[in-house]
Amino acid sequence: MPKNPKEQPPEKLTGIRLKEVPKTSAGLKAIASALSHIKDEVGIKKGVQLLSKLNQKDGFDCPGCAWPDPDDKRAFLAEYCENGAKAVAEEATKNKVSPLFFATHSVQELSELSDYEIGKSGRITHPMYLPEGATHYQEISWNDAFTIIGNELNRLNSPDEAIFYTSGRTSNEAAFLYQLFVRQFGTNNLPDCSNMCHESSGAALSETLGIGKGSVTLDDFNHADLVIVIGQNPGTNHPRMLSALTENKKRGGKIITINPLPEVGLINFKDPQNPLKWIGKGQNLTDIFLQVKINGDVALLKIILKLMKEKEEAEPNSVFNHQFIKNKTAGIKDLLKDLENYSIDDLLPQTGLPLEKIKEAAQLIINTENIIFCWAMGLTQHKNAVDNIREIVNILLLKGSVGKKGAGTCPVRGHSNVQGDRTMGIWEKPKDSFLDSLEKEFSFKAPRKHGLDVVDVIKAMYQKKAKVFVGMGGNFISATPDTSFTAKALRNCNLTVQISTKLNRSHLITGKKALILPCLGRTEKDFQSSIEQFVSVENSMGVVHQSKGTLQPCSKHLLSEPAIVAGIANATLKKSLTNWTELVSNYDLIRDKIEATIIGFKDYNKKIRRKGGFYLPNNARDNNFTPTHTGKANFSLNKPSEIELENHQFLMMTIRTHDQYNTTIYGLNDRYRGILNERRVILMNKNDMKSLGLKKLDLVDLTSHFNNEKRVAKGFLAIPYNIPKQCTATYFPESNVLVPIESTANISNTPASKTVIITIQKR
Ligand SMILES: Nc1nc2c(c(=O)[nH]1)N[C@H]1C(S)=C(S)[C@@H](COP(=O)(O)OP(=O)(O)OC[C@H]3O[C@@H](n4cnc5c(=O)[nH]c(N)nc54)[C@H](O)[C@@H]3O)O[C@H]1N2
Ligand SMILES: Nc1nc2c(c(=O)[nH]1)N[C@H]1C(S)=C(S)[C@@H](COP(=O)(O)OP(=O)(O)OC[C@H]3O[C@@H](n4cnc5c(=O)[nH]c(N)nc54)[C@H](O)[C@@H]3O)O[C@H]1N2
Ligand SMILES: [Mo]
Repeated sequence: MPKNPKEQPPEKLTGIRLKEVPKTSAGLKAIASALSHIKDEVGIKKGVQLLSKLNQKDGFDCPGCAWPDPDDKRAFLAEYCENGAKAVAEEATKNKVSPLFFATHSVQELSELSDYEIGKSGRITHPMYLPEGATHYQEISWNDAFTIIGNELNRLNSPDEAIFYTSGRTSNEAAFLYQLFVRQFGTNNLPDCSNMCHESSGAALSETLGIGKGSVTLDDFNHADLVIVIGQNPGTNHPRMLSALTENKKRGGKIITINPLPEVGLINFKDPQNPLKWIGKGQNLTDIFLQVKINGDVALLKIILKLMKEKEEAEPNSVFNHQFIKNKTAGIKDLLKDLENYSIDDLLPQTGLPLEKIKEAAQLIINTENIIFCWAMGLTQHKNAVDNIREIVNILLLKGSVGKKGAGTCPVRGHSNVQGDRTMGIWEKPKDSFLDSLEKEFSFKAPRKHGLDVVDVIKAMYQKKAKVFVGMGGNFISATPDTSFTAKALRNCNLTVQISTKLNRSHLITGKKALILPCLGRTEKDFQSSIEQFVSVENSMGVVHQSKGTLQPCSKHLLSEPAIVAGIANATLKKSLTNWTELVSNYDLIRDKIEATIIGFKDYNKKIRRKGGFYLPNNARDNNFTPTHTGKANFSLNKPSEIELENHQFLMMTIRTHDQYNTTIYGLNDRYRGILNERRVILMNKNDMKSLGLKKLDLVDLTSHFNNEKRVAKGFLAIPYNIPKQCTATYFPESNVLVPIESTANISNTPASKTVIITIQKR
């Protein structure tokens, strides 16, 4: 292995420009930005052809977010958004990373580049191997690559010494085969990006409503009277959601936004799909904006619960849905008693809000029957993240606002098939019933011991208890917390394998030996045995549908993800009774196996050929909560944040810019926040800056504090921003060095990457 590849690029500032925060999102600027990325990466002609197939019923699923497509009509121009266009441009790029590229650049040299520069190198064209002690990757045949993996896996003392990570772009077909291979090999070590993402939502919703997924459909937005968007920035991360919110508003629906930042898209939005609206003022979406402090959400929701309770006691039957509570729920008495333990005066400082403002929001909730709560990482990445989400459920249950039209839970998923991967069994804690049906269908003994999640696999590699790492997509080193710790962990491995489309830092921070296996992307045609295949994915609302690429693959040496899994399985499993080669010769055969083992997939091959796909069963949507441990929807008792900042300390949230897809950096601009050409910035309250003696664009170093441990990230520019006192924001992944590996959410073990305690030192 090369001596000391950098886990972080050297601090290199790129020449920042600050602008006014724009008053509206999307509109003509979004179209211009989308087209400019398409032009630079793909070329205009091919690019426009591509966009015309994006999210159409006969096209491919957008590799961007998991927001659903309309069941009936799809937009005239195409069902895409600026950031969807960027995601497509990034995958369909003209730039190639060939064996010559690797011969001329050492791993050491590449690791000096920023994530942005690494990503822009392009698509990987050949399988590549980094032998022990080598400085450069070398071309390798697929067969030899599979043999190396098989040999290393079979050399382990136990299958539990191997780790099989999945990012959320992998199709249902590939994910199903992958988990089947891993379980036949003998382990449940199947961590995935969900562990860092919506794991807290899954944990909270399973316990309270009996299903780890959200309950609403896209059509529910046409019937909701109130949508509450909390801890989410849809203008950047789920832009098509704003169209649903716009429709809702047109019908007279109201919107409450709860966020430490006044995120532009939620405040004012011009629908880029509607040319008549490109010019003009745009739609003001938010009715009530609660600029909560970071991690002040439980305190805020508890105040709302207390106000609801007060009103109900003063005027019985004016707030609660008693019939729903009596028939469908358990635990109301305990909840109402527990609320007595908190006083509004004590809770208020955590929210940073005036009580009047909270009362206004509570009144709207009290007066409304059909409520949808939408949320994302602003709620899931805290120590008390599961409490955040259970507290939301408490409000919905008191109102009887789940399991009926226009109401319910909407955890807005990230990766475009992260939900489908879970449905296919990518989970370190599989249910016995799932393993039972796998065993029956495939005649093998599945491991029953639960496997390790993302944080625990990092610790296992660090302690040399795990020795082979395989990544099905994703960028493990950059996405995970505590970058230096995780780098050491990965370097301890005998072998690291990355199945990837594009070059990323995880190809450069490796085990003693490393392999890069390049695969087809969503946008590309997939032929097996001379027949064109399609795959399927599940969106954020449980709709399973087809995705079929339209481009020629960027290199003829690529394999599909299912074919790569079959290659690894054939090279590893000596006694498997599964015919892996046959299964990947026709993906219908994989879908038959999915139908035979997973509930909800009856007539899979038939239904997946219906335009628009089909809905999976969802008990909460059907007003049925029997799968919970009480057989009813459960109220829960939740705790506000226990973080107490010292005077000079700040809370830091690590967030996405408008110009990135997780660790893939499209560009250096955060247009919606008015910050251009620089990512090493920290957004601060202007009074906090004053008290630290900081001026705009002063250079600072950041130190995080956890259990007497310190972690340092150097060279950030301070920017005065509209953010509550003692709250700050930096961009992920640059600040992941500061997120302690031990700082995770209770129950879900999700890294608390939105509540990092820091101090700020002026240079
Ligand atoms: N273009 C683009 N699209 C994406 C992605 C991308 O990187 N780029 N990533 C995809 C993925 S995997 C995911 S999971 C989603 C992520 O989607 P988001 O969750 O919207 O992404 P983040 O940037 O992490 O934003 C978190 C939001 O929560 C707010 N927030 C932070 N802390 C708190 C808090 O304590 N309380 C409250 N109320 N709010 C808080 C922040 O101000 C910010 O607005 O997007 C998906 N879609
Ligand atoms: N500090 C901090 N850390 C975070 C977060 C945060 O908000 N703050 N967010 C967390 C969240 S929500 C998530 S989901 C994770 C994301 O973690 P990951 O999913 O691991 O990271 P990505 O950046 O989405 O992965 C990008 C890489 O995937 C590969 N890729 C792209 N498309 C395909 C494909 O079709 N097939 C295959 N095989 N590979 C493909 C490319 O090589 C690309 O470089 O990060 C988490 N980390
Ligand atoms: Mo995510």
